[in-house]
Amino acid sequence: MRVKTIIEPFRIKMVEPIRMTTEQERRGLLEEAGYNLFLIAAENVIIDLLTDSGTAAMSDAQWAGMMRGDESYAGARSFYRFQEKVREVTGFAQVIPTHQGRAAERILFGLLGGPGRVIPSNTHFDTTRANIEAQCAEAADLVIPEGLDPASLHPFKGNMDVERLEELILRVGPANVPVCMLTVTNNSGGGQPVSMENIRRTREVVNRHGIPLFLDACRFAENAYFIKRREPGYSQHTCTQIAREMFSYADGCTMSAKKDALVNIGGFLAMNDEELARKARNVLIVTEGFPTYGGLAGRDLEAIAQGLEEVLHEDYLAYRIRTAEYMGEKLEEAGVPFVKPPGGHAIYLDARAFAPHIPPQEFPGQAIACALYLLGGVRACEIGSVMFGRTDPQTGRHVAPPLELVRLAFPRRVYTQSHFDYVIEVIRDVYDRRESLRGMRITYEPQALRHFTARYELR
Ligand code: P70
Repeated sequence: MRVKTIIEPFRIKMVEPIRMTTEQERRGLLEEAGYNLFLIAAENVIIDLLTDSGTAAMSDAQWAGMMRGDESYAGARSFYRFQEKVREVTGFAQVIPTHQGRAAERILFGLLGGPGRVIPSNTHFDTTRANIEAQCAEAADLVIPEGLDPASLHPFKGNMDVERLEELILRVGPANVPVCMLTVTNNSGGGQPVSMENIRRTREVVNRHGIPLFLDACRFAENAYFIKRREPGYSQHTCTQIAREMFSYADGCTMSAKKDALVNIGGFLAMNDEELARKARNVLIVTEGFPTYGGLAGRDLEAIAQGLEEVLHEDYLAYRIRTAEYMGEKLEEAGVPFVKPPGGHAIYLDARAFAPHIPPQEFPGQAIACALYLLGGVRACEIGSVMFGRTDPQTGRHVAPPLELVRLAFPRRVYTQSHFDYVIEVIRDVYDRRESLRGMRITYEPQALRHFTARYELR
């Protein structure tokens, strides 16, 4: 092809108006929300990059599927279509629908967790960690060192450090490691991919100790596309083949369909182990619903089945990954520090380098996220000391996570290139004024997952 511009591979036939707000209005809204962007009404946001979860625009075929949804309580036609598609994509025989990813996590870790158990991953995301800790087990993050260096250009910064994984297994004993997880792509570490070779090597390590491997698969298609583009030997494979190979090294997966299944709600737990699946279904019946709907409507199952088909289209993935790459190029030109290379679903600003005058215990990422909202009505999400920091019970001192990030996550098929140009301008504007940013203090926080409901004041 001669034309090089990568376009949005869709036309728009239904639109949702964006309400414009003024800086003055937003200043008041921020104060009212206690500087917590989760507490701002979406109507008061111009460009919403809080999350790529459940925010996708569905296709005509997905909406048509919604109309065809079979709402029978048991054995709905839509369940069989969903099950067939999940089996086709993942190869796992046992398919258990859940209302979203964390429900699948809660069921899995409820069966496998418990005191003394350790569950390793490249990096657990917040709900995964919270669900493991809720079962009194320990969540261990073992990403390669490059994964913690925002400037490193390693092509697969989501890779598991397999040597440390083996050390951990030997130290705590294989009997205390009920499952090993791999998050593809690695969300907390910048949406960075995991290579096929690393999945294979992780598999070899856990195999030696009889430990099953589960993928946290919510961004599996984006990971597959990175493998195609970056890993030797895969450029001629289709993303469908690559995804299938990724899953072939695992024993199961948890999935938030709200990401790479292109739907607004849904998830699943899938595996090969029949006995574990039987136990999972029994928990499902108590907490989510009958095994052929698991907390979802038949129409949701139809939309997931169709979304799993569409997400692997290469034109879609090329456009999707190009979005982050494009933003990366523009931010690089402006000298704005961010996690490189850009990940699949988001740009992550490096808050430590962006606002070095604000120490971690004063939440530099939160300060930047608030400024993006104030100056441009752009909503982003802190992934740093607010989300993953903690207070040492002995010393009372703040223990900061390895990275202080601000994530601008891209809803799938929702915003156009000019929306992203607007966001780039807002980020540059905040960066120009970075020295005037002030740290923050938490005035209220709940016990777990504090970022969702905490309140702050400016220092
Ligand atoms: C996100 C959302 C959800 C998620 C995930 C991985 C790797 C499991 C889940 C849980 C959560 C979020 C964060 C900030 C703002 C809003 C929402 N990630 N594993 O945006 O899935 O949400 O379906 O229960 O990333 O990254 P679910």
